[in-house]
Amino acid sequence: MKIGFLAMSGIRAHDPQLLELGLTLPGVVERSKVIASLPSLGLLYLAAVTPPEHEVRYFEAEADGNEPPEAYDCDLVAINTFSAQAFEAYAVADRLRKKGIKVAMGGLHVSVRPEEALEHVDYVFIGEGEIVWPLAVQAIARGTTERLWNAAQFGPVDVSTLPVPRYDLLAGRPYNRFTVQTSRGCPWRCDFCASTVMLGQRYRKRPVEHVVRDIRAILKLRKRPFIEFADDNTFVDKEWGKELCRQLTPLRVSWFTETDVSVADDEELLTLMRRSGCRQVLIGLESPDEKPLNGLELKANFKAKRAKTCMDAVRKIQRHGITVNGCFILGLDGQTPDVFQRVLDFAGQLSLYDVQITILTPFPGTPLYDRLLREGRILRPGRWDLCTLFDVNYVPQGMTPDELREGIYWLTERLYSEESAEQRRRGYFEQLHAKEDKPANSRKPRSGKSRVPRRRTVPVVR
Ligand code: B12
Repeated sequence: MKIGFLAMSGIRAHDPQLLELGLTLPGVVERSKVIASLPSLGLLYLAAVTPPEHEVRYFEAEADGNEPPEAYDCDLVAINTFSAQAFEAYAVADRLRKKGIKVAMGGLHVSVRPEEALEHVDYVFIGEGEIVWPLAVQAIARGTTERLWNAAQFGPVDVSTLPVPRYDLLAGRPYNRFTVQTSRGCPWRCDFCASTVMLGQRYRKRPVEHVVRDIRAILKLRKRPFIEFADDNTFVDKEWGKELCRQLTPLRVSWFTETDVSVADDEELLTLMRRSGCRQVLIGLESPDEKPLNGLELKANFKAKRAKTCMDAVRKIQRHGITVNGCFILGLDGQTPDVFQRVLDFAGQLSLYDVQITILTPFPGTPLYDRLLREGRILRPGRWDLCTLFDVNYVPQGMTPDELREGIYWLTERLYSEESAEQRRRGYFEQLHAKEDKPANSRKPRSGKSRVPRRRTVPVVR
């Protein structure tokens, strides 16, 4: 069979005012282009485990969700789904099937709403694909009538057996950023988190040598690639993390990852991270005040427990020359309309190099979604296209939906203004040069000249 792997690319948001305000700012558009062109790691893994007798191709849907003509040249097209583009993916599937092409669909969204996807596609996959996909491909080639494939029935994916994703299929495309996974899952269970729902609550680390092997494969395509680790929480195991950094260092790549504030507990780790090319860590700080954090992480109340020390943690990380992209969720239970000013002040106090603000989003399959549905607080149930992190689709506890919307417009304008961004970045450079025993803001930058890049900061949508 000719098998096409179709990734839905681009970022999504609907609120016209926010689009106008935030997402069209010059810096934002620039960053959007960068991340929107990230390839789909999940599909590259599936291509790698596809039995070799089948021909495989990788392509991407346009930003408007339309499939490229090459898709019509395949016998079977595999599509991955996020909730925000589920309807677009179904529309693509409907068009392909009208032309007699078989369609398989998997990924985060259909894993939690398989019955919905069965209306549009031939084969639906629940869960991680690496074990189930090659078996299904053989069955499909033999004309199976089985339409629903649940990965759980075939055992968990042992991440130490993962092959090199088929990065080679990207050759000739203009990617400069590549995703690599070092681990899957997260030991924490935040009630809003949509990714751990599927990749499993068990935290699994890959052998460091395999991560290096994958990056070497990327280095064959690009001399100086930027690596985005597509992890949920990279440095849970500090000793393993140090070994990862040691082995990354000779590769001389720049990298970015998502982690939690506990990286700041280990100075040696931070030193090794910086030395190995870490440019930025994205950390979910979620709220400037402790009350809304209470109960947010369901296993150990991790976020609330760490609230008091998070300011020190961010400063410690940034002093190592690793920028922090601090993420805040707006509209959490316990937040009132003063949260917008609080986030603005807090981001300034922390001198966060980058800040991401998103709206609390009830993704299907999350404890948050089930709770809000039970409480009658979802405004438009089933409107998955609103699962963008920028659109309000629920009734917040401490404000009205309009106050939340207005608040995010207000905050976007201020947080991403050139002045505010410059101030934060100047603070970052001050921290970088500050001595450990002095508070960061008590020192002047080393040179009179500002080394702050003159561009707006960018809200990263991940
Ligand atoms: C990299 C990334 C992106 C890249 C995606 C590149 C791409 N083309 O895929 C970019 C930057 C473009 C992006 C954009 C968005 N993202 Co994003 N992103 C991620 C991130 C950080 C990693 C995803 C990843 O690579 N995972 C690793 C791979 C191996 O896993 P996987 O893709 O799930 O694939 C496995 C299985 O799902 C399954 N599978 C997947 N597809 C298929 C298909 C078949 C046929 C089969 C058999 C199996 C199968 O098998 C794979 C291997 O095991 C996650 C967070 C996270 N840590 O997961 C958020 C995440 C996926 N993003 C999210 C969101 C909300 C978005 C946006 C809507 C943001 C926005 N406003 O625009 C957009 C949507 C883009 C779109 N076009 O739909 C949410 C999605 C939640 C949800 N339920 O939908 C996540 C979970 C983050 C979060 N905040 O919660 N994102």
